[in-house]
Amino acid sequence: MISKVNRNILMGSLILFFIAWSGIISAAATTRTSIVDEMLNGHILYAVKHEGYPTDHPLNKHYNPNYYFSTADCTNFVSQVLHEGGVPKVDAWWRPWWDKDDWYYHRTGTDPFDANNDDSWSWSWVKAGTLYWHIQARLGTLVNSPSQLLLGDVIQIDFTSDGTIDHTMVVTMIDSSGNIRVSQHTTNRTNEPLINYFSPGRTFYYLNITY
Ligand SMILES: [Ca+2]
Ligand SMILES: [Ca+2]
Ligand SMILES: [Ca+2]
Repeated sequence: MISKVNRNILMGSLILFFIAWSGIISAAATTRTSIVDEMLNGHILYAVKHEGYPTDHPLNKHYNPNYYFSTADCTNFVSQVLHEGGVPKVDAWWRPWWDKDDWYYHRTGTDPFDANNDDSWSWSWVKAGTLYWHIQARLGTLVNSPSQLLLGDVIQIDFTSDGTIDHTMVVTMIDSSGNIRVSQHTTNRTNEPLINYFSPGRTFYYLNITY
C-alpha cells in the first residue's frame, strides 16, 4: 500500500522523468531537424550551390573559395558539407595529419581556393578511406541499408571491392517514394538517385552521421 504522500512523490517523480525524457527526445529531434532545415535552406543547398556542372571550368563551378579544390574532390566536398552542417573540426595535435583521429581544414590567409598554397588539411578531410574510419571513430555509425539514412548522411563506394574506398557522396534528398538521392563532386552531380550507382562488383558503405 502506497501512502498518499508517497504516491504524490511518485507521481511527481514520474512527471519530472517524463519532462526530462521528452526534453531529451526533443533535443535530439531538434538537432537533426535543425540540421536538416539548415541543409534544406542553406547547407545542402550549400552542396548544390557549390556543385557546379561537369563542363564548367573548375574555377567556375561555384566551389567555395574558402577551400582548395582538386580534380578528385569528392571527399573534400563532403567534408565541407559536414562541417557547414555543424560537425566541428578536430585537430588532435599529437596525431599526425594522416591519422584518422584528425579531421580538419586549416585555412591560411584569404586567398581563394588556396591560391597561395599555404592551407593544410588532414587526410580524413580529403581521402575517402580515412574519412570512413574517422566517421566511425567520432561521427556516426555504419548501417546496413540506405533505408536507414537521413539527409546529411554519407555514402561511400568501393568501386572494385578491393577494400580501398574510392568515392564519397552525401544524401541531399529523400524523395516522396523514400528513394535516396545524393550529391557529389568529381564528377559533379546534384540529387542523383542512389539506384543509378548500383552496379555489380561495387561495395557500398552507408554512414549515419550524428550532427
Ligand atoms: Ca594533428
Ligand atoms: Ca591559403
Ligand atoms: Ca577500391
